[in-house]
Amino acid sequence: RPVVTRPETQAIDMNSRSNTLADRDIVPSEQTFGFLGLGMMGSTIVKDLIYTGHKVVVWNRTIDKCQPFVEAGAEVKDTPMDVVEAADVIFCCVSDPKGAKDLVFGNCGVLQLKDLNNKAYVEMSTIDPETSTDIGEGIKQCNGRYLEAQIHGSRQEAADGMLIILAGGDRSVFEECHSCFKTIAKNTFFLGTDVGNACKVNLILQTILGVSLVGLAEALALADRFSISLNDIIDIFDLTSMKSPLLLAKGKEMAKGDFNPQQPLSHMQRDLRLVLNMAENLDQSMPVTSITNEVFKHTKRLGYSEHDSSAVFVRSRF
Ligand code: NA7
Repeated sequence: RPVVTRPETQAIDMNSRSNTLADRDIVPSEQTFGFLGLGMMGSTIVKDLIYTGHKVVVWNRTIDKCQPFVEAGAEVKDTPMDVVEAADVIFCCVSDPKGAKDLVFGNCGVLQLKDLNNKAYVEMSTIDPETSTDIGEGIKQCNGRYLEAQIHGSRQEAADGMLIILAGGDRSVFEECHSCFKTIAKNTFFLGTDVGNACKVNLILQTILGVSLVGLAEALALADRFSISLNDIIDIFDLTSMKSPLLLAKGKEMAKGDFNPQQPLSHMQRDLRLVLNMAENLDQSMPVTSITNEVFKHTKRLGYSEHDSSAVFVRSRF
């Protein structure tokens, strides 16, 4: 069993800029945007929103992470409820469905305000359709408007403003977020007013990703057993019609053993778990996804939760 060290947490660099932002001709909305959750994704997004001139109010459970944003001009609040009071549109971007629900229904959460006065709540955390429906209903019952805006892409794609946004719910909120979405995404889709659809599409895309990564890891591990150079395999793969930018990048990471988290392995496994729960409710058989989930779960147990999903290669080599 290899000695596992935690990947280094990279401090947010407030001075680095996405090359694409200057070309996008972004006219910032005059509304005030609240942001709950300054993890790797959240902080990257907020940095770009501030850079493109948006007025931002932030909160994070670990308060220290707010400091660089204060210096960059954002206002910090003590609770999610305080952010909602101060903002017109509130984004949430936390780890999982439980965290997303806590911020809405929990102590000092969004709904403690009782009357949201037509404010908009935008859920960016990766969640399942049921959680999104519950959050949406809670927000609407308190006179708020709800949009699920699932973000598809890696941390680097977030930093480059190259995410894909899959949105569903209140169309007016979608339009009010236009300048924010234009800042962080290369494409934005409105998938209809039915809450839950965008979550389903996001999780379906994650299924393709998870299964592909395990296939890639197993194939490269077999090459390694034959002492065939992984770089040679990747070079040849690059010439085939199977190549994809993502699989090439992940293959190179596997060959180098560089698992700096672009999409943490724990997030990949969380997504597969959500997919399998969805499938369970429909009696939909997903044997390959089930095994893929087991492979990621085992890799987590080996200590690779916080590494990139490509660390699944380590398990395949045993
Ligand atoms: P990170 O970097 O792991 O950050 C997770 C964030 O979620 C971070 O701000 C956490 O606060 C916050 N968090 C987690 N659980 C909770 C609860 N229960 N209450 C409040 N805040 C919480 O993830 P990413 O930024 O890469 O990804 C975020 C989402 O975007 C995720 O759903 C992706 O799929 C898409 P902390 O700093 O630990 O106090």
